Amino acid sequence: MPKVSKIEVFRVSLPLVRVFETSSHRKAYLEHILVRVEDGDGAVGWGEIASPSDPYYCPETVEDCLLMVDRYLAPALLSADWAHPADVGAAWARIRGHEFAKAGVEMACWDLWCRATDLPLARALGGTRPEIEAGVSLGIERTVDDLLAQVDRYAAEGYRRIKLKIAPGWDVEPVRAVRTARPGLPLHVDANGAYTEGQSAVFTELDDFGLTMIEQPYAPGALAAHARLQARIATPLCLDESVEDLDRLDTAITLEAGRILNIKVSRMGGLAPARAAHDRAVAAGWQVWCGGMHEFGIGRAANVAIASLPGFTLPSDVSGSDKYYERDVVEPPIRAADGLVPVPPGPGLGHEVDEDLVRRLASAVMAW
Ligand code: OSB
Ligand code: MG
Repeated sequence: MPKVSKIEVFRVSLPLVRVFETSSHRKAYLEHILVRVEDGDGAVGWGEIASPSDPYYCPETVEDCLLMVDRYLAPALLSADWAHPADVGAAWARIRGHEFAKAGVEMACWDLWCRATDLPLARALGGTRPEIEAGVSLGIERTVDDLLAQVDRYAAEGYRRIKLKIAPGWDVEPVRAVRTARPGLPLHVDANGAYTEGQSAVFTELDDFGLTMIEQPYAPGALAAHARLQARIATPLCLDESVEDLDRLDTAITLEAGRILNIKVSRMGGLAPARAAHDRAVAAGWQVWCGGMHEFGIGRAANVAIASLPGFTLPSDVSGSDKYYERDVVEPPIRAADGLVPVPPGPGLGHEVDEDLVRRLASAVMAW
């Protein structure tokens, strides 16, 4: 008997409380796809496809994700037999890529199974932490003073580390200003692949600022260039965009293309592959932490759950949802207090989805 008997997706936009700019994009609102699955007994689970909307972070757009669900993932899930959500991914093992779409559908199955089993998602995944350490990711600002004001604000809220987006023309100067203002602050930078190896002198300069890591300096496929850079600077490199599956992680480990992995449930194609990446990276002696895609409450709750696994030893990008959204789609909203986000004790994602709000906000609904 197939486990899931009904699937609905909702295309939902939420305005950001502040424009977010990186080396690759500038956003005033975000559009994600919320996934609702139901089994024959009427149990419900929710997932989130945190599509980056445009093909600048990864190739998937919102439209690609909707097409994938419609043509491939929904039909595969509706005919799949599975006893445990770790096995759901087998239903689309032959489909290459499209990790974001797969992740949102897989997440809904974890939530469904956990609620039916009365188990918190964190526990089902093997999480051990009662709370997770949270950091924030700060976008590119118009001026260094604007950036310093953002740093002050989030440091005062108690966040455990601050990550600064950098891009050519916005790197050494803002980092020096933040470092000078806050000598002891745990700080790292994220280039989202904006540099070429010919620009590597920037990283020699950044190597002197005591950064915890430099995240994704080069393009996703440039693993050899990352390895050459790692061999000549002391600051650990962290990979994000480069690692979309375990094979690429294996290559990165073998090449010593970094020492730290940013694990995103979306980028890895689901909670089960994210957990597998955690296991493999930790076994290789890499440190890992949980990244984000500005998730709404559903995806954010899943991030909290995976970040409770023992190998997530560095603060996450999983800040309170109030950093991005005035009104989120779950109750209670996800909040950090003194830089800690509690792992909820309730079943599944541990937060209730405001289904009326989701239906009201949806610009498109599809059902299978
Ligand atoms: O590279 O980690 C990234 C947001 C969108 C796309 C890529 C990235 C990010 C972030 C923000 O850094 C993470 C978050 O706060 O959710
Ligand atoms: Mg990143």
